Amino acid sequence: IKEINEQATAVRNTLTERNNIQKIIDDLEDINRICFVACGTSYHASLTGKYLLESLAGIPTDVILASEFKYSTNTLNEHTLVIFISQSGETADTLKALDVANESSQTLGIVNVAGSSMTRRAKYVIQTQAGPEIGVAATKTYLSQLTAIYIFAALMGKNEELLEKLNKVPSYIDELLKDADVVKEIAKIYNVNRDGENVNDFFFIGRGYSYPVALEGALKLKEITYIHGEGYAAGELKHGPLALIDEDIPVVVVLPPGENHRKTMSNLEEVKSRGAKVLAIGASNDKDLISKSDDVFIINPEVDDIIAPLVYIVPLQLLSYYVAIERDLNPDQPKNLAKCVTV
Ligand code: F1P
Repeated sequence: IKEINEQATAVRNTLTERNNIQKIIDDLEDINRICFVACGTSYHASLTGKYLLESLAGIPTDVILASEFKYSTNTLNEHTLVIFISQSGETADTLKALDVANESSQTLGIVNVAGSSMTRRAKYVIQTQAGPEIGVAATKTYLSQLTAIYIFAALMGKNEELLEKLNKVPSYIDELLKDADVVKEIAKIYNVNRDGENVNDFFFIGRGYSYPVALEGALKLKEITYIHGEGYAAGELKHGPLALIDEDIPVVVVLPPGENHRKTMSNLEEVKSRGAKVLAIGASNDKDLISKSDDVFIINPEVDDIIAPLVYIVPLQLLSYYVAIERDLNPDQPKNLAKCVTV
């Protein structure tokens, strides 16, 4: 919880990297493709990076799981920038992929631990400024990775407006954290089903920029509560998984205002009509969302769709934290998960 509460500071400190990031961009030569490589939470930050870079800078961008990197046909060349994201800078799969990419491409590591292997092996390095992270499940390093990626994409796309918006994110997070007790109460409700038995499955859905948020919310739940959390693209539910939705499955809907709102609302209505209990994360003036969900965590003040991943993830982290507490689990020491996976 300490690390969740330090997230505004992690973002604020990482925003100071802007000039260093600009220098890296000025030094890059003829990039026509970007490829992110990462594991776990860092992979989810990478997915957001793909949306940002393609829409803001128009650069085709792939995202590859580090553990799958060796199975993909290596089509990298000197015009490819391969971006490695890792909080520890020591994850074995990510480092192996970095060594391969270094042979053909320009490489950039976005890494939190100073002096780690990645900082020594990548050609360029962006140091995120989250400070030491002791908790095994990544929280504040995720937000600082996202911050670095947002700055990188905004500078690549010369988007001053987004850079301005980023400066407001720390205050949004601090504001939201004042309502942590609301999530604590929500966690008590969603921990059990209508018969008072422990819930075994959750769905998290989102669309566009909110899709990686849904994936990360589900991963946090799996990591620290051992509940099956399924993160899904809202528009993909109709291709099968809707069959799993019933009154015993809570569905967390990540629904900021913006152009995707109407479509995700219809997904919310679909799961509701199958009896699911719906917890929505949304804006205070979103009357439709508030009236159609069972519970809503309100993000106030309202934030744009594009900035939403930096804010909407926080209640999901808190949800997992408080569900773990409800179940008498230690959220800092999840079983079978190491802070750094070096094999
Ligand atoms: C990747 C990661 C983390 C996860 C856990 C195990 O680490 O999957 O996202 O929370 O700590 O490792 P990293 O490459 O970002 O250090």
